[in-house]
Amino acid sequence: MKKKVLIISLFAICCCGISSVIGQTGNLIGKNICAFYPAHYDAKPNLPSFALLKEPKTIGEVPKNWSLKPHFYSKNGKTIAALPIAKGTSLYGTGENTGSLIRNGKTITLWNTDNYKYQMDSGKRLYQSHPWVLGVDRDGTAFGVIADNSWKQQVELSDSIRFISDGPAFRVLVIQRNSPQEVIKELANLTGKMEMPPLWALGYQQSRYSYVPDTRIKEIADTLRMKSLPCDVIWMDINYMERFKIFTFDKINMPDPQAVNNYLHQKEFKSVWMIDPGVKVEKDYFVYESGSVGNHWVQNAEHKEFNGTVWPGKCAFPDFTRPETRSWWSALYKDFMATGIDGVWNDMNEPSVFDGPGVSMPENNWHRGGGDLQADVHLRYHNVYGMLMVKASRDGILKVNLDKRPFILSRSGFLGSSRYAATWTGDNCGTVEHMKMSVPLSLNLGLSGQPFSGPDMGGYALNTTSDLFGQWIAMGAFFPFMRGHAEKGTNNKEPWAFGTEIENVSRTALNRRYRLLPYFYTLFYEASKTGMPVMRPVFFADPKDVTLRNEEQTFLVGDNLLIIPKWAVNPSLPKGSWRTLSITGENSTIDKYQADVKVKGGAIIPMGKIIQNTTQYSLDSLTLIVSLDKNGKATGTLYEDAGDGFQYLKGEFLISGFTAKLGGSVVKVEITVKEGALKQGKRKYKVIVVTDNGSIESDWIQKNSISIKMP
Ligand code: MIG
Repeated sequence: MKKKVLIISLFAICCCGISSVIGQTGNLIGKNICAFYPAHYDAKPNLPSFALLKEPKTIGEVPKNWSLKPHFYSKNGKTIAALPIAKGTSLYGTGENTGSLIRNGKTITLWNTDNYKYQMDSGKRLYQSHPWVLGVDRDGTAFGVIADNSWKQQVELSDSIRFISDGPAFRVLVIQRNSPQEVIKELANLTGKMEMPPLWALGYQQSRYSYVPDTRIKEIADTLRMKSLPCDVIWMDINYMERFKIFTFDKINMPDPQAVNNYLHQKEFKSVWMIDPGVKVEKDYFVYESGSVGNHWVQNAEHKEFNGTVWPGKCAFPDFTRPETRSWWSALYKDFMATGIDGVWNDMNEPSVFDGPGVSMPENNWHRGGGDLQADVHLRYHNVYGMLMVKASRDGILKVNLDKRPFILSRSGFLGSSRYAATWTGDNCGTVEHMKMSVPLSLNLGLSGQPFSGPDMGGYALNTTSDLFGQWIAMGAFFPFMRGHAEKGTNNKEPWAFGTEIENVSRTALNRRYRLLPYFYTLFYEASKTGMPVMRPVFFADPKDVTLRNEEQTFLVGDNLLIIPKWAVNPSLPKGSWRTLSITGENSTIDKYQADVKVKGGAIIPMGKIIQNTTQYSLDSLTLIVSLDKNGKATGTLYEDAGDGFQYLKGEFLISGFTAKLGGSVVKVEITVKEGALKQGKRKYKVIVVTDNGSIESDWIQKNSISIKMP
């Protein structure tokens, strides 16, 4: 039974429009987590929640000293929840949006939008919606707020946090914790975690709109291998389809997809292929025919099939709120994946409709729902259209590739959609401004429950200069998702397309990433377990240090690597000892492009070999980078498993712990197995102790205890 306490209920008329205050009730749903409801809360137009994994259970009353309570009111036809915040509070989250890392002073529209070049509304709305704000108080303690509804809304961040919704009154969840990290973990407990991706998805990925005909794909793959530019994935954009009809292959551009996939596999590449939601209205086209027979289309306000224009011309759109539609959609992947496709790219799923209002569907379009979802207007379901789509895509792929981890990249998303798909930040530009902006974009996605993201590296729209590409790939090597992509009609943007210098810059950047894969993979494991982002804001190093709160040029990978792009000007860096690391022999202190990578004092970073793709990934010779803290100690962790499949869920993984300790002039490093049943093969280690004046290196040693003498 919910125990609700009516706190206030009064009506008021304000000078700028009719404003009525709604009462509020609340209860405790977890340790220092409360749910607040507007009086007369109507669950029907709001639940089930799309963000939350399950309905929260009441475990008690709102604690007496609880300060963060929303005020609910309505004004000018909008329903509003407002939470006053203390002066000096730094605000983050709100998902994917342009502008600074820190969100104070911003108003953000949550209405998933195909926002080419981030131009519409000055980028205040992009492809995804996260009704979520992270607050960090002056003293480093933190809180988080979820506005638990999917309706079109705005988040206004000024002297208070205001969620202003076009839908009916909604509930608000508030988390209070001692640090922003703890808040993020709690967000993940509530909204779910990313599952372990296949290892290959952490490698470099090469894309363009589009690599056609099929001979061009082979050319790209061969060139990458010939030039020893490490890469794992080649991407197939819409031109492989026959007249942009999804689940078809063009006879001229792509006569034999199976052969293309075989070729790529033989060269140790994976392939990812695009599928959009729009289905061409065409007689005898099997997707349109079967979709019509199943009555699967979103309807217009008159409850007739809605049609709008996308790439194929006139299209119908699957109504993913219907369980039958999701099953039908899942099943379409069977024959498609059977051609040897490894991953799926779901684009245009805001959904994008070229001739619709705001490049989407009319708000009064009709979704029929089913199961526990109510029938309702598009205004309610727009923001979760893409999330429901990728959920169905994922189910379909899992059914046909039983022993493989699905990889889906989705352009649109909602709070919690990292449960189903990774994401990229859409159609950015090949400009310095957009390169710089990609840092706070991915950081805030990480602070909004999406650890797996990255931009179109090099920039999608416009021609990219060689200098920009060099800067971007040098930095992009440290993003969770690393893919080069480019728009049709722009210059070639493969790593070799800018001449020898940038090709060499690219090779070094890629080698750096591939050597760091053991560290990255361990961080992805952490993200899958706790929800902690892979790429983290610098203020995570010390949430009490207010000078770090808006540092958005540099970033952390995990807790232990600090990335300082070459273009960064006077960044605010965390205190303590951070020592420059040479990963492949490069000297980033004098290099024009390679980002400075610093290891935290107290950390041990596991590093692998330079490989050309993750099929070659092996931990038989592992380098341990040791950076001692002021007490002469350091620790580190390594997670490993088969890199794909689900055996890791049955214990087939291994977590190793590393410790280092300085005694006299000897650093002793110990390696221990901490968890897991995976059998570890023979393994030799090389220890490199990084100090303030250079580094000291051991030989390759096949022992679990290694001593190294300091000069
Ligand atoms: O209207 O499939 O964001 O990455 O290359 C453009 C073509 C459609 C938009 C995606 C972009 C992709 C492009 N798509």
